[in-house]
Amino acid sequence: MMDIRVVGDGIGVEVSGVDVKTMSDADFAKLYQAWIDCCVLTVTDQHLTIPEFLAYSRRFGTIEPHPSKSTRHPDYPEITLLGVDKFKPDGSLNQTIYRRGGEGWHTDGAYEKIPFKATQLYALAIPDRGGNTFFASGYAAYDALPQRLKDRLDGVLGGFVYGTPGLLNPEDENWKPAFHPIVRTHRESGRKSLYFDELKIVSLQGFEKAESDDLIAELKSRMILPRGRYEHKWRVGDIVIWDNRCSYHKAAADYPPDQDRIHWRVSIADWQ
Ligand SMILES: O=C(O)CCC(=O)C(=O)O
Ligand SMILES: [Fe+2]
Repeated sequence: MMDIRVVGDGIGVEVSGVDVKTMSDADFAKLYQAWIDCCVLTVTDQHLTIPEFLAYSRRFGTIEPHPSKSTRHPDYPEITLLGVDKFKPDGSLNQTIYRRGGEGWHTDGAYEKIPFKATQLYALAIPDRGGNTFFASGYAAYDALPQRLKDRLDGVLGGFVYGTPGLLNPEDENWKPAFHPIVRTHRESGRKSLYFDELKIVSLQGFEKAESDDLIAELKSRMILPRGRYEHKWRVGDIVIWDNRCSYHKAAADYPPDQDRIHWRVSIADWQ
């Protein structure tokens, strides 16, 4: 029997007792709604091949290959491999792979014209300590903004660029900023969130540079609150999907480097 349990504080829900390979449309509809309500959804204890993971992921939307070509699965470009090839040929730790997603609070694909709707990870190998993923709610961040900021940001577009040096092939590195509303109304929940990314934001349109920089600094200090948080401790077989339209996340990047932490990852497009 499918069990749906809220695990975080205004963000985070866990589903157990299902096999995503054979899940009925009725159960999927319940799971999808729980995800929309809670932004981050874990399904525990799954046993999947790559085609099975892709088939389940497609129930959330079209899969978009990630722009980091060097970390795509060689046979399945829709799959990004996390934690694979962590050591360089000289034996030193490749920090770009090890720390991926750990440099700051972000939302995936803000540099795209249409940012990813969701990111989904399936855990294949998990270290015996560390390696958690932190999540925070963009709804909570928006709700807590002072009214003067809500008024100032209403209708303002932010410019976002690709944030992680070293993951793109050199020929793919010239990203022009993509512009998105900072106050974002979620198409499915109807709720407003603060759409923000401390790594990728470069400007706020319609302000002088100094004012834009000040506002960005203020938003950085306001995006993460003590509440509206969830910390995921991974188990092998977990599938976690997060909604990039209303949440931020960050990898802890603190596990023993000699242990494996490996995930398959997909990005779900927001084309309708
Ligand atoms: O590995 C993690 O915990 C999250 C990495 C991340 O930020 C991502 O896959 O988008
Ligand atoms: Fe990320």
